[in-house]
Amino acid sequence: MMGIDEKLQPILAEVKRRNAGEPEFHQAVHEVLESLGRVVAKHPHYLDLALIERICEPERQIIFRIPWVDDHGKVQINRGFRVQFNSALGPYKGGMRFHPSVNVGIIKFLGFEQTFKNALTGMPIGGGKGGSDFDPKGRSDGEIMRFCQSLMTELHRHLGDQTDVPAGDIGVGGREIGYMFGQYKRLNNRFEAGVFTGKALAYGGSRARTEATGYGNTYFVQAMLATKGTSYDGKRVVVSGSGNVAIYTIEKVQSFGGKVVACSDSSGYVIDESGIDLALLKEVKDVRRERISEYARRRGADAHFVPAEKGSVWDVACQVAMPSATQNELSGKDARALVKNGVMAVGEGANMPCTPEAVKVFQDAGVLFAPGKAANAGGVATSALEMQQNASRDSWTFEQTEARLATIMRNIHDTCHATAEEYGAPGDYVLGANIAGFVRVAEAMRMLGVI
Ligand code: NDP
Ligand code: 2IT
Repeated sequence: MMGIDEKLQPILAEVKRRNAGEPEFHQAVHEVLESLGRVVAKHPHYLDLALIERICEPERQIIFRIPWVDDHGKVQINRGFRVQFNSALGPYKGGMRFHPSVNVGIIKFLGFEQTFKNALTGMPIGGGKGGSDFDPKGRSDGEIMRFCQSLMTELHRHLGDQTDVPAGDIGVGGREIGYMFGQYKRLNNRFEAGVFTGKALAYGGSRARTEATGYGNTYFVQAMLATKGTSYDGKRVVVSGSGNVAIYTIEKVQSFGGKVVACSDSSGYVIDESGIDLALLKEVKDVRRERISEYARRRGADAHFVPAEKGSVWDVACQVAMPSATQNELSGKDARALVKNGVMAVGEGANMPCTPEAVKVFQDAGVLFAPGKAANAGGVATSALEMQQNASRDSWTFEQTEARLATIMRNIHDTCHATAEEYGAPGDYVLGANIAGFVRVAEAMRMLGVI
């Protein structure tokens, strides 16, 4: 990698000192600062007003206790988080993650990435992220509801449709959003539709929001492939994960003629040479909430399951890889295996799924590489479209909403591409995304004064 400009090194050192023991946050800041050397060389005024230091420091961090009663009458305690990272461009906006690995450093890295991602969409949204170390696996509907209600009993006072607007992420889908929004509505005695996105259509959701992140990543990679005069048609594709982002990535890639031959969850992966059966995958993962091995069992001879201890989904040969599970799921070793097997494009559906070493392997090998803050921005962009519909008490068709999403993804692609060229690194979408996102936030912050 390029390394960090010496003028910016003290900033990273201070971030590490102030946020000790938060490796994911350090990693995310490191990657952005690596790109900013070229910005301050061209525009030294960005070093003034402590703009970069301020962008690395969250505006507000809320940490709270979440007590709830399980189905056996036992009191359980979890920890809740909301990091309100940056509101220069609009109300804080970003998802809630429920996963046992959640801690303040992970939420901070996600909020930091979200700030630049949201800027890249061109929509009026700031950056934030939240969640809990609650593990939803194996919990009943009643337990999920009581947990969501307890979480919102604290969080509601920090939210608002002009203040902070959460949505889903890992472990948080339509069911959880319904319970959180319901409790918010009760506590505030206000039907404030625009305070949450990812809502069901029945109470103010947007068409195409469920599909938006996976579809958006597919559009972004399509635009990258087009710069090389090629498309998905006939290509082998591997998608990791089997949750919201993975499922709708698979759906859209298949509609463009790509053949998705593998997907995964934390227990392992399935390989299906005749192409993933999307209806069966949705039934197993979305409806029944079962493990991915169940897909292979029900699919029969066509598919087989490989447990996580026996190998990685990235061992499966493909031309396009779309990591859509979680951070640091694709290592340098995985990247070398993919390059050896002929991968030509990688689109990050998840946030920071590729380790820094993996990104370097791809870029050195000339693989088209789309960083998550650009490639997976379709989800939050469509959340902003949901906010627009809520504000105007309107509801758009699927076609209209998807057309807006497609245009936004095309614009993000073209902005990243053009910015990389402008800063002397043609084809480097990481640099393009970091610089374009940073400049939008920094310009607004400069105009707003030292606040
Ligand atoms: P879901 O909860 O719907 O699905 C997550 C998937 O990733 C599951 O298959 C899960 O497997 C797998 N996974 C999670 N943690 C791990 C882990 N530690 N190791 C291996 N596999 C894991 O979440 P989403 O699809 O919504 O989110 C996936 C990624 O996309 C996340 O990085 C999220 O931040 C990002 N993202 C999501 C957006 C959205 O709109 N939902 C928008 C932009 C980015 P298992 O069931 O076994 O845990
Ligand atoms: O990481 C993300 O962009 C999301 N989880 C979606 C955020 C949102 O507010 O829709």
